This record gives sequence, structure tokens and C-alpha cells, in this order.
Amino acid sequence: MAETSGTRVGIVMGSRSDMAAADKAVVVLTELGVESEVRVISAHRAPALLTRYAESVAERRIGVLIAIAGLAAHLPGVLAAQTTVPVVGLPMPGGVMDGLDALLSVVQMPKGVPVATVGVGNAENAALLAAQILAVGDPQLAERFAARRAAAARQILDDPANEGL
Ligand code: RP5
Repeated sequence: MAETSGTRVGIVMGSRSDMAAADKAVVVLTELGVESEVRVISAHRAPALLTRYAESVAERRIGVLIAIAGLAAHLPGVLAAQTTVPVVGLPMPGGVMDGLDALLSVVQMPKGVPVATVGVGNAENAALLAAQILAVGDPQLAERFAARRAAAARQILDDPANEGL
């Protein structure tokens, strides 16, 4: 595994039913040598706990938050409102609109409190974006990120379907 950077990513989800997405994000972050912690905190069912968590972000060495939520999906915005640490919002599929509701809720933040929103259920992109944000102040992480990109490009270039191109 790559050597870890000092700052961590806090992954918060609205329900334990979002755990598979959190696990996926942890795998990608670990591959990049980024430590993370995972919490289950609903903005609707445990708002006071969410506030306590938001207030503890600095002492937890957290440089970026990933907030995972489906349906009304208020968690990313409510978290972003209570910390200056950047929040990556991951809307989850499900419900009558299968994630479109969560996507619009997460992306349509009013001015002043942004949430950097990735595609519905796209935990890998949430983790990659969080790592990129941390990499701005961490040249070694930036190198590991660039190496991952290069490997992804190589996969396409080496695809047998592209032989001779
Ligand atoms: C949101 O509602 C959660 O983030 C989850 O995606 C969705 C469904 O939650 P559960 O009914 O599984 O607790 O709060």
C-alpha cells in the first residue's frame, strides 16, 4: 500500500444502508494512501450528532468530507453549512426517482455553501475528488494520483480492441 498522507477524509452517510458506497470510497482512498474514517449520521434523525461531528472535524485531522445520502439527501448541505472543510456530496440511488431527487438536493445548494457533487452512486469519483483536493497541498499524494490516472489511460491504450491505432 502507498504511504499515507497526514490528513484524512471523513466519510459520513445518512444511513447504514449507504455502507456499500462508503466501503467503495474507502478502497479507492486506501489505494491512494489516504486515511479515512466512516460515520453513520443522519441529518434528519440525529441532527445534534451531525453538528457535534462537524465541530470536531479540525481536531480529527480531516481535510475533506464525503457526505453520502439518498432521498431528500440533506446531509451534505447541512454538513457543509457547519464546517469550512470542503464537502463532496454523493447522491444515492433509490426511492421513487431512483437518485434524481438526491442528485438535485445535493447539487442545488444556495449560494455561499457549495457542495461538490458527483454522479448518483459514483463512490469512486467521490473518493478521487476528495483525494485530488488533498493532493493540492501534498505533492506525494499528487504523484500517486497522477500514477493512477496514467494506469487508467494505459488500460485504454493497451485494450486489444485498439490494436494498430
Ligand atoms: C437517506 O435515506 C440515507 O442516506 C439513505 O440513502 C436513504 C434511505 O435510508 P434508510 O431508509 O435505508 O435508513 O437518509
